[in-house]
Amino acid sequence: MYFWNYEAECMHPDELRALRDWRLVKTVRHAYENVPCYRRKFDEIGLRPEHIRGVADLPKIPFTTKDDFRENYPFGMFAVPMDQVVRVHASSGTTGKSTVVGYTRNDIALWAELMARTLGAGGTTKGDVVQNAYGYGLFTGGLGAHYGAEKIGASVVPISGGNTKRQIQIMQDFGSTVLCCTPSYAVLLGETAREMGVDVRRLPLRVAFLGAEPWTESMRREIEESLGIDALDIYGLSEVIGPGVSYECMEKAGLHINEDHFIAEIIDPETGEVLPPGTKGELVFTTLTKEALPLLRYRTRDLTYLEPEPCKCGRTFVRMHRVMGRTDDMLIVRGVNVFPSQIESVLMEIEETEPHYLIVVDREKGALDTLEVWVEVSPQIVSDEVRSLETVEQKIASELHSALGISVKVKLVEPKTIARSEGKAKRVVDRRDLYNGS
Ligand code: DLL
Repeated sequence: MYFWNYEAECMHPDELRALRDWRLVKTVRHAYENVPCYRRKFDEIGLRPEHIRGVADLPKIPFTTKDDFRENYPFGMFAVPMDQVVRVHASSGTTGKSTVVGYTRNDIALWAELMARTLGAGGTTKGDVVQNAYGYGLFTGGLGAHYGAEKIGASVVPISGGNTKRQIQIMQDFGSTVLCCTPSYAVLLGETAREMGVDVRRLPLRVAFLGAEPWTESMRREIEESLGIDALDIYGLSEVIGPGVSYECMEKAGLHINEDHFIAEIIDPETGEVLPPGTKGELVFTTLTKEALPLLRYRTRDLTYLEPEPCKCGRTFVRMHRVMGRTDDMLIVRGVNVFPSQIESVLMEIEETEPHYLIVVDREKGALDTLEVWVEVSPQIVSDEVRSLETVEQKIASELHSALGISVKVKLVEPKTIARSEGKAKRVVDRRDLYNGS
């Protein structure tokens, strides 16, 4: 039998409502009493925790953003002392400081449960061999999927990302039945297998749980066809818990949100006003049970809409449409979140360059994303024979690599060659077109 928590995932809407009301009251009290940032936000507008009596009162609460994490770096958003924190992960911040998240032992158990639901919705059982090619480390993908698969009792192969030919070899030798990775990596695995003369469609692989970056229905078709599997979309973000926030079932008709642990709202990104179901806007999350890092109305910057109609699968949790865009300029390159402002702050520290740059992101068919940064060099450098351009290029590439965690190709260009703009500078050219066709 595959993992399916009927009691939770198919809970009657009335029961769910009552549970969420009660859990929200508790979370608000916990956040207010233990996180100075929340207390300050409440106090500033004269809001008291006791004014929040249930989900209907949610719009009274101020939003939380990535800036709050930056201002309280590294552990200031935590609501428990560090001796109760058993794990820390991190994701990109908009500039030098990353967004740091923490988990208590109960939070880790919850995360495993939510990832077990996610993998269970695609039919994962303890008989499966799960090839987990999400990166292990500060990124939440690797350990998140790992704990979920272990909770189910499947055999986990913690291969992490990269080493693509070896992935294919292991897939053959170990008879992997479940794959966890980013959708672009699934495409690359398919291409590489073909180059190696391996027909994955003849292997036992059955289903893949793909997320951490935007993808399209046409990518789904391509992956399903080339690997001979079902490809399911899974969504999450570190601040909320990591992967396990929402997940597709075999209906492939939107992602069920784990509503017994998270409240999702859709807001107008300009006005902050809550929008009715079915209207596209920015997704906002409130956590209901997290201990180390309770989140109140966290703005994800992801654009989507909610689909309240019941799903054919029987789960009562509301579904979100696949992510349709971002309200900010965050890029996801090879599964890694990159803010142009991170690149800019690295370039500003380098004396040989001018403050004019262009970020070019591309994806060749069946290959990983490329991130290229074009930078204008200062006029002195062009005439300076001592410092070779190549050395400067290498220096910038290595600084960017250490700031972003992924390799970057740097191309130095002559002064005044990057187009100047009269309004908002266009700093990014993304040729991948990832939110199209969604
Ligand atoms: O990407 C967590 C995750 C790991 C999700 C593995 C799924 C699988 P962060 O690194 O904090 O967390 O990045 C969160 O990634 O706000 C979205 O913009 C984007 N994202 C995550 N999943 C999807 C998806 C992980 N299925 C940010 N579709 C989010 C589109 C996604 N975008």
